[in-house]
Amino acid sequence: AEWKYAIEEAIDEVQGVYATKFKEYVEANSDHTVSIFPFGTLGESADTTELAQMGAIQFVDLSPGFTGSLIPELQVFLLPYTLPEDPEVLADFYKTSPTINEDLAALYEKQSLRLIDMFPEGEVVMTTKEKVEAPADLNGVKFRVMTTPLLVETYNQFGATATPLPWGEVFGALQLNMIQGQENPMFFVESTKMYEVTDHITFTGHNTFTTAVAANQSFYEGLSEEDKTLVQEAADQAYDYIIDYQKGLEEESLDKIMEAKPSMTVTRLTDEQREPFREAAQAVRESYAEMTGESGQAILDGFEKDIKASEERVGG
Ligand code: 6CS
Repeated sequence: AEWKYAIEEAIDEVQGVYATKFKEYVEANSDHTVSIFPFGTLGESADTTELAQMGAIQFVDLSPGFTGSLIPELQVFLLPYTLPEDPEVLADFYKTSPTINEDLAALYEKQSLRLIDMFPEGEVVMTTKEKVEAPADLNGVKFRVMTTPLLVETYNQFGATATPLPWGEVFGALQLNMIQGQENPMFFVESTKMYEVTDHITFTGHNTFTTAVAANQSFYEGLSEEDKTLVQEAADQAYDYIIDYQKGLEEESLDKIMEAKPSMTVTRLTDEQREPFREAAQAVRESYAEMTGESGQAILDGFEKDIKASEERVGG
């Protein structure tokens, strides 16, 4: 059969590289074909998510920064200063966490989605029109965030005026000065030319971009055991590949940005400079608790327990 798979990025960006590996494995090991629909071909993330829920497409890449509006507990990934920074710990965490692969998977199922994989896409950096070293520098800055409520709360607590927008509107809004900042991993800042419409990069260390791959639930349930195994193996291969692919990608992307625009400034906040952002993060945790109640607390507790387990596994 032909399996349709929509992603939120271009084919040569991280989600596209993962999807391409998945496709190659499926096609080499079965009679199925996988058609990848890059960003822009089937609408924004909210649209492709709906298409996957309805079964009009079989696979979708959907990031918690958007899906948190549908499944509030997913916003745990957006809590500032909560995910580990070490890429090796992250790689182990997404793969092994029972909170992700069982508890959050069950919440996706309620939305007719079968969680296949979650994976990191790199540390998120701010790119802005004015230099940012402290929350005060964000005052009066309309800062674009993905459309989930916790991100709005985060940037409001950071001192900015959070402006939720779907991805397709971001470049134009920066160009027209309707917004003055946005956050994304470095590879994406480079590939989407965010540096052409902003002048400063700030590493705040507050988060890693998380994405998820899911299948339509009844499509997945209707697969033969053999095909379920095929999907799992294809995902496992793609996961290992995408973790490896991202080694050095941030540095390479930053080099390309500096080559294209030598006047771009890069600020790496010191521990001391991070402190006020960490304090703001406390208030964001309170909002998360209000938005998600007991169920969200259980997810957060499990999340932190699984992170510790990964830290011990990788460190020891
Ligand atoms: O900021 C966004 O909306 C986009 N960022 C990434 C890294 N991937 C897709 C998403 O739409």
